[in-house]
Amino acid sequence: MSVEKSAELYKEALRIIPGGVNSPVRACKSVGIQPLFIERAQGSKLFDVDGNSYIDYVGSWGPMILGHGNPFVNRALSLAIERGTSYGAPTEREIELARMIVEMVPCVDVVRMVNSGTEATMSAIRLARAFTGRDMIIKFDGCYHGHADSFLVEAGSGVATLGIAGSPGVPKDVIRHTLSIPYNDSQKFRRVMSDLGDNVACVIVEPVVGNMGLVLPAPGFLETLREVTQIHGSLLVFDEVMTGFRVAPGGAQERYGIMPDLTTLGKVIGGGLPVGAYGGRKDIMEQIAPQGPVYQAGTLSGNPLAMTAGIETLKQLKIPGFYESLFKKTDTLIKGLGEILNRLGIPARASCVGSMMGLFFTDREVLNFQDAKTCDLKLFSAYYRGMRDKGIYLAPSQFEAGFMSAAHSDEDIAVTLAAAEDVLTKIKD
Ligand code: HOZ
Repeated sequence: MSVEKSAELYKEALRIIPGGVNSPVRACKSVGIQPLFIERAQGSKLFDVDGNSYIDYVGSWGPMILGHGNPFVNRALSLAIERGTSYGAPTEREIELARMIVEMVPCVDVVRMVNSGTEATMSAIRLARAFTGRDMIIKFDGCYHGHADSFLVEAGSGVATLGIAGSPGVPKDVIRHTLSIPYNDSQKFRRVMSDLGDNVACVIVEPVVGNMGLVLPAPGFLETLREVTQIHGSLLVFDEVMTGFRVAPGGAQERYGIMPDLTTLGKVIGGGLPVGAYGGRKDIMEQIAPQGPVYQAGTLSGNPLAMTAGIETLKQLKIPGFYESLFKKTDTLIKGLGEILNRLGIPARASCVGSMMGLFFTDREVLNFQDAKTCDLKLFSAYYRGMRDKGIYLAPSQFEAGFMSAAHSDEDIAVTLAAAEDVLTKIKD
């Protein structure tokens, strides 16, 4: 497969864009290959500038739950664009999307739109700090909540992919208020909270982690977070930027039946346009300006095009059978992959929840970041490169999740499994 034009573009990009990319993982550094430059996308497929096509399991890192170029989203966007691209003033569409989110996500009484997941999480912790009058936050190793200073402590996603602990430029004074502890360790959490809980503004967690690869909550873990935060008057924030509308219509809080105080959203609610949101209990959200004193603002927040894409996307999630079909496809792919790995005797763990997927090259159960970091990264790189060569587009990092879309066909899944069988057989030999 020739990727000459991509290589040329990458060379040019390297000259004028840091690392040639606008978000680090896409540079494909950890898998020892150059990035592809994408020309267009349709349905389940991406098409690169060299004319190659790929079955896409990245889905723009989660938003494309309907697949690319969904005709309803596209039509609504074409009409919307005729009415202007940004007003910086209230619109009816903001209310419509907010209403849909309030209806679907259990803990959300009131919601504020922002432009990215990072904005959503940094605003949520400011609000939690203001509401509780406390500074300290607890997060979990390997969870990634965007790139705001307070979160770059033992973070997953790109930080884990690059193998760094945090980032220069983050003041020590800021992160001394952040404590990061192991995910899925209820006992440790209880201990830490019994020592420090009364100083903790909030505990923020990816209820199902997608940013250290896919890691599911152990039975009782989320329940413990809820119970103990309540005892200490700390807020529980579910970061559902990835899991929102992905693991259940109402996200992980619906799937696991745990009610956080606040939740952050992004990805799917923008239908492929840049959107984030944070929402939750009315008495907390009322603290946000201009209703309350906690300041947060944004020129493009509630952008009419982004709201339109979000509304049209969420509408389609309500079609009867949507989730059954999406989850079944995810399950078929992951079960098939598991069988291949088993048959070939390759130590690996393939798992899924809802429409999110993960594959770790290890024989141990992955319950936390420590476990995830023991994976065979060389094997992952070989698998990634082999799959891409066969037209299967995966996230170029062991520390990211994969995403199924409604546009993936049974044939896509069969082709993907055949490719995996081939690549893994060669790796094994
Ligand atoms: N960090 C995001 C995924 N977990 C986005 C990666 C990218 O866009 O390159």
